[in-house]
Amino acid sequence: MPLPITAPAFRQPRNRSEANRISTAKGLPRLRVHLVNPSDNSFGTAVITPRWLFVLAAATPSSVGDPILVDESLDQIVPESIEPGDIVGISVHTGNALRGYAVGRMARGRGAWVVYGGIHATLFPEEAVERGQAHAVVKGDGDLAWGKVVTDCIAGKPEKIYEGGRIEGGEFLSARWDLMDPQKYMWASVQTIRGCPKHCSFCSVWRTDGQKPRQRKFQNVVDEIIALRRLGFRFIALADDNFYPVTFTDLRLAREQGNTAKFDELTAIRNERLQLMEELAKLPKDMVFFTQMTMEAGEDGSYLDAMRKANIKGALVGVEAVTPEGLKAVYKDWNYSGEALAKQLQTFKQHGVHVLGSFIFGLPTDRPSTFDATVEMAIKAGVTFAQFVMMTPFPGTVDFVRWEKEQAIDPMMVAGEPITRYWMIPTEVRPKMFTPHPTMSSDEIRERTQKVWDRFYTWGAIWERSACTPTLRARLGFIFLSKLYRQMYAGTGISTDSARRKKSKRWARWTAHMCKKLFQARPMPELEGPKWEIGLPRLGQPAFEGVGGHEINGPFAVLPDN
Ligand code: B12
Ligand code: SF4
Repeated sequence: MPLPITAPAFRQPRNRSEANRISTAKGLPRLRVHLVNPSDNSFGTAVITPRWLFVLAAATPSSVGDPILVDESLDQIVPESIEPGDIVGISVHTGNALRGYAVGRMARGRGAWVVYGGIHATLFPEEAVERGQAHAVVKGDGDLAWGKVVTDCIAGKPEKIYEGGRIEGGEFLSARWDLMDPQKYMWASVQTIRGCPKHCSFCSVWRTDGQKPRQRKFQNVVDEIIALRRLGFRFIALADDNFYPVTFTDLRLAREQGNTAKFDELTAIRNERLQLMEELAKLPKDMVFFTQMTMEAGEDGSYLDAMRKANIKGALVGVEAVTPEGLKAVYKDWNYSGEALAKQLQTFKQHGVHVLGSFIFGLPTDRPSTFDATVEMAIKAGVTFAQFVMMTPFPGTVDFVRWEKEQAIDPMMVAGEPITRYWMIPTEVRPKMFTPHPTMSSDEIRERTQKVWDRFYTWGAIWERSACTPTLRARLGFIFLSKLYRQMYAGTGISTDSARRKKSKRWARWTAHMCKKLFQARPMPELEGPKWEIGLPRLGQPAFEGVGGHEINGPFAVLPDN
């Protein structure tokens, strides 16, 4: 349902007492906090829970009650659910910024306080104010900042910008899974670590989340997972930037430099990872975890073995390119190429960890022959799943900065927007690729990428790969998941022709429905968790009860000026 972007006629009260008078007179309910995960594509079911939604729910002061959670990848927001004086928190990454701004404008039009957060808002807070009519923007982590924002909105004095910063791993909040509808998701997501020490040119993680790994207390991670298993989730994505934050090279360099403090720090991080995995290994055997990490882990058999024992059955590994030139172009020349690459990825499988290989097409070094060479390498290296993405200059990356500089002199415009703000271009006219390639057209790259997907995900190839599963049910799950993965990408990304997109959306819906059934497990409400020696914040316990003793129980606080 399209959103009304214009505001309904509503006279805004000027202050808190007027608001209270009006609300009492009208018998309006007290203010509510809404958290919205924007999306243009609603499938009714989603593959992975958007973790931020449930973390910010935990950060919401208990005095305002439980927030209303809206995940638009399930169903679109109903504008009428927003009342004047409500607080609406919206998360935007670059891909959903346009939709997020439309939701924000609608909410502001209905007299709500509008607050943005997430990676895109962190990088472009002014844009969220101008295009999304934000009252406030939180830059960085929301765990601690959100409570203050809510209290400030209620007091009628939100600041324009809140510096959420990069909080320590021990401060990360556990998610409010009690507010989730378990029927709607296939996989839940739990974060164990944030930040990545690398600096790949196409990635913004090291810039926004920092290069210092911030590790959560493993006890909190385990408690959350137990809560999820009780609800019937046995598939869990570990939503980490890099699950292998300390490599042998890092340790060797620290030792060679005689940097004992660094060496000890790195060793402690590594040991805590191993400790976490030891605890995961004690959980019910039907649990399946999946994470993301660099291929360097192939050097460390004991780490991979610990992963297998912990039921971390797979990892997304950024292969990116299969040639040394390609890797150099993305500042990832520490990755392997050629035969060494195939061997490195096979090592994962030998240790019982499946690889979802992630490859990028459209690098300046790519040639027509690169496409076949890449899919052949993916097959040779024995990756269980693969994704083939087209080069996209995401804000906050080295690639983006370079491109923005190139475009500064004579910027290309599409639908009245400079191409370097491509996320503001309506999707129907938004180009599929942004940075020109030295030898191939965008269409050629897109078509060749599409063929690579088709080749990797033929029924025959999937059937062959599915032989790695232990039971017929698991094999069926594998086949459905492979098809779902392929269809979801074709529907929202590389496919330009709308008939194909429509068909693939229908397919994705049906496959998602089938997958959900296969992923569901019997809830285990009786499951006992470990008794930790140290006192830790309980799951779902709000971290923040209000700032400066504000009374936030009244039926209405101060309403925002439109
Ligand atoms: C796990 C993950 C995935 C998973 C799961 C996604 C999901 N459903 O949750 C999968 C593998 C499916 C995935 C897919 C993709 N991802 Co991804 N993903 C991540 C990852 C590693 C962690 C996200 C996470 O759950 N973090 C944990 C939560 C708690 O943290 P958070 O979301 O940052 O939220 C905190 C703050 O940002 C803030 N906050 C967030 N929202 C709000 C809102 C308000 C109101 C406030 C106050 C605060 C606030 O508070 C939160 C708590 O501190 C991030 C990397 C990262 N470090 O963010 C990339 C990341 C978000 N993904 C990225 C990308 C590019 C993608 C893909 C496009 C990849 C691709 N080429 O296909 C797809 C797009 C999927 C989609 N349509 O959304 C980019 C986004 C870049 C950008 N500028 O937008 C990131 C940053 C990684 C990167 N390499 O740069 N992803
Ligand atoms: S792409 Fe992966 S390895 Fe490279 S900086 Fe980003 S998170 Fe780290």
